[in-house]
Amino acid sequence: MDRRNFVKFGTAAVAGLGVGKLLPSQGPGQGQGQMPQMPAQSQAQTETTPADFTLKIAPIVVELAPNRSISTIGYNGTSPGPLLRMREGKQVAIDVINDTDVPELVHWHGLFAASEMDGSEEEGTPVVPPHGRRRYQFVARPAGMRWYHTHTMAGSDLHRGTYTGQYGFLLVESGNNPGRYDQELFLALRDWEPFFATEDEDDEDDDPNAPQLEKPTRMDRSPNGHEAVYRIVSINDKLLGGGDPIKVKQGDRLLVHLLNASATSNRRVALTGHKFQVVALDGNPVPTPQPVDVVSMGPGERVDAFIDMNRPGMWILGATSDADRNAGMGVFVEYANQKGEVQWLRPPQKPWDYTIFGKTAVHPQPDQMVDLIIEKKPGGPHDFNHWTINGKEYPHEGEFVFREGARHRLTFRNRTDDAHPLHIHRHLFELVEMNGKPTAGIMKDTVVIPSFGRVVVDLIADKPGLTLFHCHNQLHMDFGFKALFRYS
Ligand SMILES: [Cu+2]
Repeated sequence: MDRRNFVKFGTAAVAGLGVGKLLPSQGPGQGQGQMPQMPAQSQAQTETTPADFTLKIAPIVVELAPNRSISTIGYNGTSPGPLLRMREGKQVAIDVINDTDVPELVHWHGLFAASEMDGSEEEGTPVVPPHGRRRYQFVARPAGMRWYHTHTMAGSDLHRGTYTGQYGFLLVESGNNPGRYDQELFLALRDWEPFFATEDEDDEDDDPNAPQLEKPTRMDRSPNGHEAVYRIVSINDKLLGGGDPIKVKQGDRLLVHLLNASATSNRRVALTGHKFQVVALDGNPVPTPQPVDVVSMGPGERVDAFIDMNRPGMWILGATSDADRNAGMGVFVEYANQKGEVQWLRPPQKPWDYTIFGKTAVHPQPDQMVDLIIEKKPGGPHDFNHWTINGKEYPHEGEFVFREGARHRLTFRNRTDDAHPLHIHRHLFELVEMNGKPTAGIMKDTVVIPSFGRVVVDLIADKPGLTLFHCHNQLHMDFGFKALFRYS
């Protein structure tokens, strides 16, 4: 791996990271461009020692295409920020410098950080003050594709929180060989130029044949409130055709790390004419890797997949929705020595089903059952929707309690017509049931609950400390859809 390639990362249309064979076995700090290249120490570092990484939060301009730039907030001058690669089990120190006028937080999504380092104000993490700095420290685990992003509230301010460009990829390396590949690509789905609209989002990810186990017999039919929608959407920092294509040769195998870094939108992508061989969900290897035509992700989710390049031509890797692709979500994929028209073939429309990547197994009996009923209070044409868990918006009064060491079976009951990406901090959970369909072995930190759907997960509470649970749709989280789990 050439370190210089990583420096380019934030500004390249896609991160064509050269010819990789294995996940590199370098120590933390490698591949960090301008970052200090210090080996991580085995114990907590003091502020007098150099950090392994430095992130500077500051206003940036992102050139999405020639003559198409936007102003936002980013890390180290780019969005996505630098790819942070770290070795599993190592203590890592990250200095965050806040060069803006508002307090900020950085959340390490999918990592097992302590509550005061996790980047959630609700859990007690101190903010990085305006024009101040703060050191985050944690042990890099678990291995796999993680990411980092701001965790501030935005409310009705579309220039704060995850509506900005404050996010980046974070890879925790175990040294395990994921298999041979020729190119490793980090591709984040992003929306820009948000505004509020009251029409429902076009949820193409809704399965018309879903059983809708949680559909109430009587529903509040009041008109829906504001939702965030976007003028333009990109992959990393480029619109379709706005940057360099992904260049491949026949017979190449790509390893793609897909991330939905949208503040609020569920998305589906395809590489027309090719299949994604999905090997990991949210960075965690799945029991049964499977080829799929389309990958579906809610905000916060990741999918790792191999793609075998065996259909020469000029193609698009992009949103399956024509509207999203026309708004920029895509990148050209160009085989060597091919000329001609870029092709988009409509992929087969099949509902996304996590359980095809699972296995059959009997789950141990849970020690505790926790029901979470999700409901919407429609905002009407001039206001925001509000969201409740078990009848209450955040904060709750200590009703969500983990017992240390116990297996908790969480049942998410979505009594709304939206598909919500539910995220739990500092822990992983195992999928047990998706809309009544049993599965096992799929470990995740974020799961999309289909509209009127029911999802059951098991969580072993072995990471004491306050733990935030929320919808990863920024607008939903900010308007009530979050809860704090405490350890008894
Ligand atoms: Cu939501």
